[in-house]
Amino acid sequence: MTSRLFQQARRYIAGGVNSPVRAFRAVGGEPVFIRRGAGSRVWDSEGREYIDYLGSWGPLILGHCHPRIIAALEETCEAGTSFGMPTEIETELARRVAEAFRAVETLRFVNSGTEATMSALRLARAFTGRELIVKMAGCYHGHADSLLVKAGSGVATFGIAGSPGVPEALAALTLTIPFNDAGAFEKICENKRGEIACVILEAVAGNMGVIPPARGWLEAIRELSTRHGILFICDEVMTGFRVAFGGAQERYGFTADLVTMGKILGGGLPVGAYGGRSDIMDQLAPDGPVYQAGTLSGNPLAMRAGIETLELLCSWTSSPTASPAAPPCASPAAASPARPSAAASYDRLEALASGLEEGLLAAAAEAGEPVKINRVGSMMTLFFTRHPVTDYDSALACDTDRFAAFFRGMLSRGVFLPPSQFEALFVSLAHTEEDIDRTVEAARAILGELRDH
Ligand code: KE4
Repeated sequence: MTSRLFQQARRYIAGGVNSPVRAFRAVGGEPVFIRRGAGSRVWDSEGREYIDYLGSWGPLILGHCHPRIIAALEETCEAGTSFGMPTEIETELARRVAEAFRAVETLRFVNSGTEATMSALRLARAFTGRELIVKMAGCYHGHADSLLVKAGSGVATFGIAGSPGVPEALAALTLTIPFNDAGAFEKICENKRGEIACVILEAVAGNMGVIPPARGWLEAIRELSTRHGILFICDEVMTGFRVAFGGAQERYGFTADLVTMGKILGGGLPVGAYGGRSDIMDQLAPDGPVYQAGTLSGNPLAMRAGIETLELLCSWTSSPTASPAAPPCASPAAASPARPSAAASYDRLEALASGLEEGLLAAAAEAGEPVKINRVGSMMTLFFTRHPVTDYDSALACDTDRFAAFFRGMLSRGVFLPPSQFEALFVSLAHTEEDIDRTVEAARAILGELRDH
């Protein structure tokens, strides 16, 4: 029976949702309508409470409604919500991003991760004068036409449209190779010498479930890109400020040519950004010929929520309101008493997330349920499979029906996981040891029920 809320939603909104994955198609049933959140919890329209590991698909690393962020938004609103002209706080957030990401000399704010990657592709094609782009099978970079492609057949792995409406002629300019396969990239660099504008990847995949980079893979992509004059675009929309304050580039020690960001950067408000070497970014209008624009780009509310979020990540303490206003974060290496690092935040996230990983693995072992967990910092995925998950093919081999049953069981016990085997769950600084214990307890019960049925 379709609930009244979903029926009403479907009357006015295509599919009843404003983003497909929210429709619960991968897990069955109807989407839960959320009415409010606070800290690590959300409540649905029936008043049911859940421990939230969706975190709005990644942005809410501080949990819902952090008092400092709410206060900052209230204060910003009183001065106005949007002016369509430069404001000082845009510069302030840009400065903090450039401090956190060595690759970013200058950047441009946009309103979503899709806008960020779409714009970065255009810029890379303009800067290199080349048309081909390379992406990894299973990586998702938003819904721009050139990135909605799937691996075609044959060695060249020419893209074929991944969605109706994407012109085949455009899809053919996107080459798709396996994630974690440096040899495939080396081969395509040779076969398409001088034709590839950029390679774009998630250094830690989060959109086929979480898959960490294989040892040496990122270094090989970096070296081959440099050798062949290909721009290396690291899509840090999900990993930025998630797997380290300086994202995957800090965690794995490499520097991309362009970086795309979103999610945490906006503290829960719509934001995206793309940035990199100034000689590349200077090609953007109005200084250069490459056009990109946006009515609400850099809007004060998202900028202020972003500044507060980054500041709180640099000054996290166990009592949320106690964090004093802190100067911008330094990287752990450059930290000093005057320039706090975000180390305490990421140590806390690591402690909570590793506890969750260990608990879930123990619960699965007790139930005799073969699972694998891939985790990088506070993002992880529980895969229903006996085999390691290292690329798209091994992710697709997982038992999605088993995941769906687990998801529904956990939901019934007040634990909100992402509604797809191919997504990441996120631990926030608002989660507690008690949340983790309750989650593991629920998993133990559900996995036991799955075993007995
Ligand atoms: P948005 O356009 O959704 O802000 O960002 C697109 C994007 C780009 N790059 C990466 C690595 C991303 O993970 C995303 C968006 N992530 C999905 C969750 N897997 C957003 C959730 C949704 O589509 O509703």
